[in-house]
Amino acid sequence: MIENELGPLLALLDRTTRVAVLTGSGISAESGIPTFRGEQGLWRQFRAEELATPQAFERDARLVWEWYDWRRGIIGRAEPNEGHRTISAWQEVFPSFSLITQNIDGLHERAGSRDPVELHGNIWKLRCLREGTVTESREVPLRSLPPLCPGCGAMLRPHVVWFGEALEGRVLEEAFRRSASCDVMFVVGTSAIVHPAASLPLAAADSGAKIVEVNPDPTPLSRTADLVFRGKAGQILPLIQQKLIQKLRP
Ligand code: BV8
Repeated sequence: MIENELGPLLALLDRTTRVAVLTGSGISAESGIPTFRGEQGLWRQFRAEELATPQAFERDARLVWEWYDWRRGIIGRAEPNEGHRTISAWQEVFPSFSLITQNIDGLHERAGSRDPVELHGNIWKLRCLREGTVTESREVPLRSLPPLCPGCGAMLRPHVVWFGEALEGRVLEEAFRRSASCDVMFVVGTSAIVHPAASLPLAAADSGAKIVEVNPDPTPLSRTADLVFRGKAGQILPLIQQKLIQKLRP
């Protein structure tokens, strides 16, 4: 039972002031948003590895937009879960706290996280192919596919990072800065295979941080993590928070 394994983590957190959290699609699974590589994963049903690329967009912008519009519909109906809410609460628990996410669903901010680093962009943001301007639209479904820039009429693309595209320099820089300046990094709900995000826990460990993995399944990170909690984020994170509060107010 996970409860019995929390001792070493609580002892570690007792002497920790700087905590970072890196999340992947698994943290949103309990909100009903399909992960990428699980049985019901997005990549399985919609040939997504061919859809989340500049080539796919070049080939068939409307098809790619139909996929994103479908995902916006699912995400628009989803609510943050206990995992998102616990991470938001940790902003007030630890003197120094930072959040980095690979997710584009915006659920961390809806749960109250103030300044997540969104490594791969945000599905609610659209970018003009001609002007590069970024606007936000929560319209579900989008009135026209592909959507056009209200300013210049050019096509808009999702403001997300596709495979084969570089992450925004300053975003990646900030993610590495946060990873290198924490004492504990929780790595929650990621298969830890997408780079450069997957190298952030390694950067944290290289700077002396302890790595705590929260995931029902093993990942390439599991064997080097200092602590591993095999279970769902929506169950494990609130349990940790409950124990932390009990320690503060015995
Ligand atoms: C780049 C936005 C270079 C779009 C995404 C070989 C080696 C190393 C790298 C590469 C390589 N071949 C190719 C590459 C590069 C490639 C890459 O890493 N490929 C991987 C597949 C090998 N990376 C890139 O292309 C990146 N760019 O490298 O650019 C460059 C440099 C200069 C100039 C030009 C180019 C860009 C990567 C970003 C791609 N965009 N998303 C969209 O969403 O539509 S990535 C996508 O995958 C999501 O962002 C997602 O977050 C991310 C990672 O997946 P996970 O989040 O981990 O999700 P997954 O389903 O895999 O896992 C879920 C986990 O949750 C599982 O472990 C499961 O057990 C767990 N779970 C399930 N339920 C729960 C749970 N955990 C907790 N609680 C639960 N309830």
